[in-house]
Amino acid sequence: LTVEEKKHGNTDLIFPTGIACAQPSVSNSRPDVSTMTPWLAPIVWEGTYDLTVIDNIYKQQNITVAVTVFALGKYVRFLKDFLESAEQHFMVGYRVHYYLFTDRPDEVPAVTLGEGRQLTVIKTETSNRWQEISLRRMERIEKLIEKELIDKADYIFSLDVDSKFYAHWGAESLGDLVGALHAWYFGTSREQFTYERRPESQAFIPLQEGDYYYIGAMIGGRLDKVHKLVKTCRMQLDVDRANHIEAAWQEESHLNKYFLYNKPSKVLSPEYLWDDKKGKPSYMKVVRFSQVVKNNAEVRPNP
Ligand code: U5P
Repeated sequence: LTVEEKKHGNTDLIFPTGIACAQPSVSNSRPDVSTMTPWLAPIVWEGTYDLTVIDNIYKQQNITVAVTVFALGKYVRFLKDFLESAEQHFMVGYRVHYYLFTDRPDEVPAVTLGEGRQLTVIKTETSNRWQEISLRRMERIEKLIEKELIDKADYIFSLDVDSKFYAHWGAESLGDLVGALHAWYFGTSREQFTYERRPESQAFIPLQEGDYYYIGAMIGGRLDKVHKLVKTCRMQLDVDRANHIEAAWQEESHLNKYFLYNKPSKVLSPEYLWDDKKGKPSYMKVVRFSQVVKNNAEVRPNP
């Protein structure tokens, strides 16, 4: 079976009998922010979901969540905080399998993992260009899904390693195809989004189009949907490469193009990918995961 043909687990939202939960409110619990896209996909904010309801649905599905993380070159230094904080906050109570791509397997820290959680290290060649490292992620995730994950995971998240969890990130984030809003472009007009604007690139988006600016540091969803995403982006990246053009923000540009024409079924608010450099506006009731402040010139292989 190909990834596309394979049906992964149960997508029915079955709720067990005899569980008492709060009655849903009929008014909007977060009038300060938009909680729905124009195509009626939920935008997940603190206060918009009942975790008891969600966990009762997903716990009985016995799902496995794969997480891909890249730590090439000096980025291995971010692994300890990333993994330790993920163990505290990310999908706690669910089976989680981290797939860690690194050129420095000897420097992977020993982090105690909770029950049902495991880590696989995949030795990976690095590059002397950070842009190239970023560009190759789609291809590596595509191959991992095809070769490894087809029978092993139901959902997959790809996350940046130079980040840390600070609060709960759980099953409310699960969906067919999941994107996250970029903290710095939340609330700005689409003309200001740093989409690729050159028509020669496959990532091109005209000025009058675009819903949101999604962050490249997070991709999620069911295995088959994410496989289609990474495969499509990888093919578009190949075309660009053959045409000697590199999109403005590498794979993030291609991801934004993909999400414009393949709408995500769930959108994570910037709570799910904040930036430690950014102050906290009132709409941010919680920071769940945030990019750590780093010295790019020191940690990246090239300027
Ligand atoms: N990355 C590396 N090593 C590098 C540059 C980037 O592993 O030298 C990976 C990390 O997973 C990082 C992601 O979180 O690419 C995005 O890089 P950056 O834009 O955060 O620097």
